[in-house]
Amino acid sequence: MTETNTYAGYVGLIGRPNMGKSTWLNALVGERVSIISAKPQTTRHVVTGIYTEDSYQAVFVDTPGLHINTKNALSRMMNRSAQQSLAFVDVALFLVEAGRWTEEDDKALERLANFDGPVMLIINKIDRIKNKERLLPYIQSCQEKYDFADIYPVSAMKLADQERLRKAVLKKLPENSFFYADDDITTASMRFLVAEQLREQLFQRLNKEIPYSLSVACEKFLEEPNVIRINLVVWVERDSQKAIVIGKGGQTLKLAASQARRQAEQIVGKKIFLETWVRVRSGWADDEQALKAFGYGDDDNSSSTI
Ligand SMILES: Nc1nc2c(ncn2[C@@H]2O[C@H](COP(=O)(O)OP(=O)(O)OP(=O)(O)O)[C@@H](O)[C@H]2O)c(=O)[nH]1
Ligand SMILES: [Mg+2]
Repeated sequence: MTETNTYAGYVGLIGRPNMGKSTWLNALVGERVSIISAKPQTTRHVVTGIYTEDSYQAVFVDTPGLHINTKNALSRMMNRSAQQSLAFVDVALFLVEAGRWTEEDDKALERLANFDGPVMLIINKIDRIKNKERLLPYIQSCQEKYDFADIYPVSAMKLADQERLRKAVLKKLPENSFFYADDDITTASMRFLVAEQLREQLFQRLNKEIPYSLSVACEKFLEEPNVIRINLVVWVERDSQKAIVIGKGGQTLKLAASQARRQAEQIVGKKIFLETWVRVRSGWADDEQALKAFGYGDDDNSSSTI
């Protein structure tokens, strides 16, 4: 009888905000575990997505994009948890936007200064580059920045690129026993995932400073045989923001909540009865105690696997 070897490891997604890290985490895992928006600084927690195929298991680790402007406690916590998550990563995916390399990219790359595993450069959003001839000199300039193990020009929207990158990542995993069951998709708790669905909807629907002034906390999660009863509280910093989040006739919150509920039902595979409130707490993003209560900066979002 021959023994089959198994390969398993942690794969970190690193890069400045808005590069498509969360989009890629979801694409590589094939599930909606990390939230996405067109606005920078969407991801606030380290979120894992687990992919298992045959004798391979990759635990993808999404990180908040590096914040250069670390003016409040939330930004500092986000940078810290992104940096800490790198300590146990076996392979790193460093994401940039095709055709652009900014000072912020340099700063994000500095995070990998003490990392000695392979770093794959993901040149994302190539669908936006009309003149493909521009790519070659761009790739050459990237090679001067770091000794990347491989360079992948890709689009997260293209299925063939998703499959190609997934295969390449699996091949880089070290020989290890699996860390999780082969049907686990994340270490995040259902409470966290449900709250994040509402934050995603509000992030996508609201403008200016409001997405950055709000946080969503799960205050009740009661599982009954046929339904899960969930209460979510949206925290904002001012009364004027509360009015905008609720919207005319309650429409903004109502539409965001019903879309969030549908997404959450898909993730948990069960009917959800969702109630939402908006509350004001001035300065929560710079208040370490409030941040702890909202689940930032600790392992609160990783209590169980689903
Ligand atoms: N055209 C195009 N858009 C993409 C691609 N990948 C991601 N996007 C878009 O880029 C935006 C940012 O994506 P996210 O996945 O939220 O980016 P992120 O790096 O996780 O950002 P932070 O969480 O803020 O650090 C979203 O609007 C995505 O739909 C791609 O390959 N092509
Ligand atoms: Mg993200």
